[in-house]
Amino acid sequence: AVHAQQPDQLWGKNAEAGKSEKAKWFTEAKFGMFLHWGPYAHFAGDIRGKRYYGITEWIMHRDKTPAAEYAKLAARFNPTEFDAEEWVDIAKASGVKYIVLTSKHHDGFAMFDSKVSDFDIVDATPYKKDPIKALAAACKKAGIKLGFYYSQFQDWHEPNGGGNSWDFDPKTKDYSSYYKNKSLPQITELLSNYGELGIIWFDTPGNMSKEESSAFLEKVHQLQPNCLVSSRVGNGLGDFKDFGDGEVPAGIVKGAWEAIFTHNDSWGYSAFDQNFKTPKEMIRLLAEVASKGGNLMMNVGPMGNGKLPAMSEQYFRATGAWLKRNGEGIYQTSYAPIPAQPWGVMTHKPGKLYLHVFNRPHNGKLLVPGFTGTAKKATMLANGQAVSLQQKGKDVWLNLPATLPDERNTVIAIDYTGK
Ligand code: FHN
Repeated sequence: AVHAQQPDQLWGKNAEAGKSEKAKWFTEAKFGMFLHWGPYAHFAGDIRGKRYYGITEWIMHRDKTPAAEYAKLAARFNPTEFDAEEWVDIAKASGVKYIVLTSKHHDGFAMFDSKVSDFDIVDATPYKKDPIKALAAACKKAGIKLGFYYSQFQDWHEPNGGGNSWDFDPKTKDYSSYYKNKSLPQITELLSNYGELGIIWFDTPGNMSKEESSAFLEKVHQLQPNCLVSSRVGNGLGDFKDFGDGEVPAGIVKGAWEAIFTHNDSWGYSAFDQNFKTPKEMIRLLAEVASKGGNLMMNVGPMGNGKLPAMSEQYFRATGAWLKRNGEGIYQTSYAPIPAQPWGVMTHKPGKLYLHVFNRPHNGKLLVPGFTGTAKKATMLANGQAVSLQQKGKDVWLNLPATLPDERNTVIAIDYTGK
């Protein structure tokens, strides 16, 4: 490393998992697309004549919609415009290396053909098709890893599922019968019917015991040994670490991990939320997360008709266009050995330090401090232009041109020798 900075956080045994062969693709991927899609996309923030802003995938809970009534309303969900290949084309153009789709969120509705429950898109809606099947085929064709989100504890549709306390009394719930009769069998379906999966992304473990979390982890590993499990399986288990929603850790974190953000202020589609992160915000966030050693998984909420919101599509594509020119400084990099500077952040590969310049110093003189190697040359990735540099001990000074090719983030690669 250029500078022996002690990582200020370690992700326990997952630091080891991150080094394992099966997590390699994940630690190199850096950018993923999360998709929250279900009947709540059809409601889009409006149910039973009431409007709810934010977290539209929680609308049933916020409205205390009785499970039977929600099921009736969910039967109107009919995403006739859904085109798996179009989603995957957009994902590819956005530069994401993996997609994680909600196969069942807390509302209990399965977005796939389940034999375990009729509360699924094939049996309960006029759509009658399995969109997950189409997505799995499109991802395979495009070489994009596919993962499924699955809410293993919360299920507001089931009398014994976690979370719903307006229809069903938590005191009389038998969670173990819910795990046995619905969630574990549905996990088996997901891992058996859709080819090779990259991730099962569990969420909100609630009051699950360590044994219960283990049963889910083991089920996944037993059916698909290479499939990774998110840390939200609960009780400190999992193959990689997920931070809190919208959270970036303060410093470097070793091992396999992800920062999870959503594109606006809701995970599910909202007809009222236009607060989309701009390409500049996305590009900088991606660089910041990579500079600490992690992946960014950014969520999109597809609409009830099956299309992605136009602003999400546009801003993701713009991020992808930036990655086309600058991806060398993101993909397969690891955390930067030098902490963030006033001008931006850094990522690292053996023999290469990538400077992500967010703010050009006004005099054009950019300092990389604490550099223990020997800097050889500096080049802007976007246009291949050389940048003059001088090294004085552990200080490397760059002399930037008056204008940089990309004011959102200009990446400059420093080739160096030594440690
Ligand atoms: O309750 C969910 C929420 O709806 C959403 O799915 C997020 C995504 O990380 N996870 C839970 C809250 O952390």
